[in-house]
This record gives sequence, structure tokens and C-alpha cells, in this order.
Amino acid sequence: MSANTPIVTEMQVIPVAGYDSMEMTLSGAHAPYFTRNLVIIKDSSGHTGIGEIHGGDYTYECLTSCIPLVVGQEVGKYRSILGCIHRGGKQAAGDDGEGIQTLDISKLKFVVKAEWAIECALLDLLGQHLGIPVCELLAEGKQRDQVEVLGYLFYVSDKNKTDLPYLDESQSRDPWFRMRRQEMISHEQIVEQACCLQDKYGYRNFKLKGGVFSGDYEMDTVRALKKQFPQGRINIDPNGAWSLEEAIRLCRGMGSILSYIEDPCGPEAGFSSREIMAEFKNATGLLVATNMIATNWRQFYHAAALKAVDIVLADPHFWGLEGSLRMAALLNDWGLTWGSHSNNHFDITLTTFAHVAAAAPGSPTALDTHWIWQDGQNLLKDTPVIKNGYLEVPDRPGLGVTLDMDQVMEANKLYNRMPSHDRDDAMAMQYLIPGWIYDSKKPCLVR
Ligand code: GKR
Ligand code: MG
Repeated sequence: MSANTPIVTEMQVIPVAGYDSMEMTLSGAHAPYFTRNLVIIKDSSGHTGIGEIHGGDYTYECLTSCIPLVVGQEVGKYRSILGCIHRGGKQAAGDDGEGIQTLDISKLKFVVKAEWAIECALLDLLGQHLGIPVCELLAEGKQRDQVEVLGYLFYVSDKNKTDLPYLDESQSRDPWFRMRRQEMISHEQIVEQACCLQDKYGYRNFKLKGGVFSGDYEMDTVRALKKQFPQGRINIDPNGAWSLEEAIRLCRGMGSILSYIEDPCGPEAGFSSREIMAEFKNATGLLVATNMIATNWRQFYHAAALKAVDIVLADPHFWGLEGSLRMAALLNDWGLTWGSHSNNHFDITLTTFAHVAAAAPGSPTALDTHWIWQDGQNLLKDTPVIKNGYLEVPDRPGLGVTLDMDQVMEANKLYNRMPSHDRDDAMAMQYLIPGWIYDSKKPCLVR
């Protein structure tokens, strides 16, 4: 029988790198470069489908090992293709199954599943074949034309304290581009960061990445943000750095300032992070979001049983595009909330998130995106726009965007010049504190 949908004729994996600021988190300080892997799939109709995912050699190798399972297959059977990849997958050496309960970034690669970039590229092809946008192929179809995104604020260290090749944008004509490569550590500077982002992208809601200074200092920054944006939804994410006792002390009475809190505490004293977060919720009554304690269905079972979370940030790169939306449907039926976590990424991920969030039933919380820290280094000719705090959802067939191959090959050259391709936030941090090593219970500047 002849195929009814196009056949995959070629699959390419192209590793790429881009520039970053010296943003600080519990894991340390972002290095001058971040890496990603791109998947480019061509089909017998002459269409090209694209996907982007986590960087590094491990993910690159997972993706290239999938090529024989994809080439020659029918685009319309993408679920069977992914099923075949899953059945062939083995637990990787070094993956203890613990996930990222403690934000050990060396384990992030195991939580991200490389094949979701393949899912994205195949959906892009199927959408082009059918003449409809990807969001129409997902869940219950398109729910909205634009999706709300939040302003992702970071404390940024002074790159001049290192001899690392961070980008200097001090001469840029764009006020945000000038600002984002400079040191920002005071409450006033974080408020200025938020104001600048509001001017450029129209954000009214913000998330502050915590786990850098003491919890008391970071809560003062949160209070300063709320003072500046009284109508804004303000959230802080210390990635589980605080003890339960400290988290309760810091958050009690913050109900009118924090709209929710993300991963305030983690595992301690023999209790899992799910048990600790449930106790935190009981003590404070605050809404809690996570991208650390429910990163797969087994973890989610326990998190839900304990009522440990209200908002699951179901990143499509952890859960798959379909999987993330299965979560969105379930949360919506249960009266809980869906959102998405992010890492540094290019505009292909931005587009993917736009389609997934466009199809999410209910009222998703404003999505995370790091892309504002990368804006300008685009790999697409038609990057979706963030305006008035909302990300546009392309309405052309498939993902509705076109790769800029010149830019992709430039980003690939940068990747090939890097001595190592895995994320290492300790390296830059050691310029600030000699001998610095990661501790899941200590904000990175508290040593
Ligand atoms: O970019 O350093 C970062 C973030 O801290 C990232 O690694 C987290 O995974 O943004 C993420 C989060 O919400 O936890
Ligand atoms: Mg988080």
C-alpha cells in the first residue's frame, strides 16, 4: 500500500551555541556560551520540519542514534516512530532516576528527552502536509492566538571579574541589550531590569531567579518589585535552596506579594521534596509551582497524592509536546494550573512553546522563557514576537517559521570552537569564589 503522508527522506542533527550573560542561580553562574541541538527533518514533499532541544554531547548522541528509526518512515505515523524510539531507549549510565530534585545540572540531560525535538520536527512536517498550524494538531486544538509569557529576571554578576569571553553589548542601540550584559545585583537594579523588560516586551508579570543571595535579601528584592508593579504577578524560584523552616519563615505573610512560589524547598532530613513541599503548603497556604519535583508521571503521582503542588511547569522538553498537554488537560480537570519551565534557548523553542501553550486547555500561568537573554541571536527568519507580555502564535502551517541556515551554521561554528559542550555553571562561579562547588542547600553567593 502506498503512503498517504510524506516519507522522511533525511534527518540532520546540528549542535549550536549562542551567547549568554553571567546570570546567577543556585547552580552557579551561566558561562559565556550556551548550547542546544537542532533537528532538521526533510520529507518527500519537499518540506522541512525543525525542532530544538537541550545542548551537549549526550543529547547529540541520543539524537543521532535515532536517525535510522526516523528516515524512511511515514510522517503521519509520527506516534509510532516515537513509540519505537521509546521502546529502544535504555536508562543512561549515570542516570540514577532521581531527576532534578536538587537542580544538579549534570542530571538535567536525563530529564530532558532528546526525542521531543524529533516529535516537534515531525509535527511541523505533518502540519505543513495538512496545511494547519501545529497547535491545531495538539490536545483540543488552538485555544488562543497569543500566549502570556513572564519576564524572567536574574541577578547578573560582573563579567569583568572574569577573563571569559562574555559578549559586550554596551554599544547596542537597544536599552535592554545594553543592560543585560552588565552587573545587576541590587534591589534597585533588579527593578530597573524589570522596567526595561516592560518597556521592550510589555511584561507585567515577573519571576525572579533566586538561590543566589540569602533568602531575606531576595525577599526584599521581591518586595521592591511588588512596590514597582502593584498589579503584577511576582514569583521567586530559589530552586529548592531553602530549608523548610527558612522557607516558611520567609514566606509567611507574603500572600499579598507573591502570587505563587516556585520550588521553595527540596528534600531534607530523609523526606522527599514532595513531602517537604506539601508541608510548606500546609504551613503557608501559598500556591506552589514546580519544575523539579514532578518531571515525569511517576513523580507526579506522588506529588499529586500529597497535594504538594498547584502549578506544574511541564516543559515540553521534559514531557514531550503531547505529554505536556496531557498534563495540561489533567491539571485543568483537577482545578490545578499548567505552565512551562525553560532553560536558555533559541527562537525555535520559543515557537514550539507558543504552539504548545496555544493548545493548553484552561488558564495556563504565564510561561517562562529565557529567550529575552538571547533575543537578537535568532536562528529563524521570522521569530515570533513578544508584545504586551504576550507571545504571538504563528498561524501558518506547521510551526509556521523558517530556518535561517546562515545563522544556524554560524551558531554551529561557535559550538565547534567550544572546548566543552556541556553546561558548567561552576566554572564562571569560581572566578567569584575560588574553589566554589555546588551545594543544593546554599545560595551560590553564600559560602
Ligand atoms: O537558567 O540557570 C537557569 C535556571 O535556573 C534553569 O536552569 C532552571 O532549570 O529556569 C529553571 C527553573 O525554573 O528552575
Ligand atoms: Mg524553576
